[in-house]
Amino acid sequence: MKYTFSVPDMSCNHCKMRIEKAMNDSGKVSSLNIDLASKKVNLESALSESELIKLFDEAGYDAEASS
Ligand SMILES: [Cu+2]
Repeated sequence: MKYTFSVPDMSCNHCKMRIEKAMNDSGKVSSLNIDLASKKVNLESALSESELIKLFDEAGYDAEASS
């Protein structure tokens, strides 16, 4: 599944790196693309939307599915 999430509190490269690490550490996310300017994260994963939102949450960020 391809997803786009909106992550409003992602404001700098540090945020970006934290999210990258969380997604990479899960081993279940590919095609990760994080755009700081729009605060959007595109990715592909077999995980469900809620499982992915939990990963964001564990990294310290609220995320919601977006288009
Ligand atoms: Cu930051």
